[in-house]
Amino acid sequence: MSFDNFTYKGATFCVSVHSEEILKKVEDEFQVLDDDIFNITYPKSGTHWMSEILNLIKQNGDPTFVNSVPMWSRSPWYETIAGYDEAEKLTSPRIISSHIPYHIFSKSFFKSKAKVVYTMRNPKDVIVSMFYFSKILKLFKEPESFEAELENFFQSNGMYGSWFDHVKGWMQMAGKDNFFYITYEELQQDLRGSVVRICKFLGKELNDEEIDSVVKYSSFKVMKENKMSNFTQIPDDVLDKSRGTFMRKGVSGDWKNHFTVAQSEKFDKDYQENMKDLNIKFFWQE
Ligand code: PPS
Repeated sequence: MSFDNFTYKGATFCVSVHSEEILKKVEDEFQVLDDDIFNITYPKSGTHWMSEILNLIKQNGDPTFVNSVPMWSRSPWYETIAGYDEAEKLTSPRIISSHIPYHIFSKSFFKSKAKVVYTMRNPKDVIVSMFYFSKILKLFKEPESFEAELENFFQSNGMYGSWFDHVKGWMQMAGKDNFFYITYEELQQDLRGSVVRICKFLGKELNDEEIDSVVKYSSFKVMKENKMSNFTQIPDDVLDKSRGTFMRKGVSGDWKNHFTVAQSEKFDKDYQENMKDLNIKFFWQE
């Protein structure tokens, strides 16, 4: 993926999506409220999925809201030009999406009781998902090859910069009461159990029927059909829908269909090197 970009505090941002002015406002001016819930991810790690889950939990499993309000209006990406004002105006408790790196996060958060849900995904699958997304998002120049996409990842040229820095940055919050982390792979393996854990973290008590409803309406199959969640409402000049869909495969391990053995081995070596100081083992490493 490549795009017209600029650098802000060491991370890469997209000229038509972000601006230095908004990023400064995010950091210094955005007033975080005590009951805010931040849905934070590196791109392609399950942002939309977690947004659906959190909004369904907020609505006690009732799908009316997620079926009638577009994803980007219910939980805007507050670091974007289009999302900042929308996020400020959300009804509390606000569920705010973001790919912002930890070191640029809103300062007022650290004086609040607001909560962060941080979702991660096997970076090999992140790369594959981004590779296909780059083919349909007109903002991005199509990658020449999968090899080029991989190289881009290691050069930290992707939107929001280095995956390693993102994860290591946010994981500094691990162990804090207002921080919850989970992986896309855990959501895949046990969605119901994950929803129960998320509810516990949020202090939200849902009955069995309500939890079942959250699970049902956040499944890949149902979200793929939900026009408010599946990206089909995005105008044709932004997304080339003839070349693929946003709700692509929704599986773990698709990297095995894309990485050569040599690419995978090199990736694993670089991964170990980059992550050696983080003493947390993620689900995809087991
Ligand atoms: S973005 O553009 O960065 O906000 O993308 P993001 O939402 O983080 O990630 C998109 C990938 O998540 C998959 N997805 C899901 N998988 C399983 N279940 C559900 N409900 C779900 N919703 C979205 C989506 O298909 C993208 O993954 P790939 O591998 O490309 O299919």
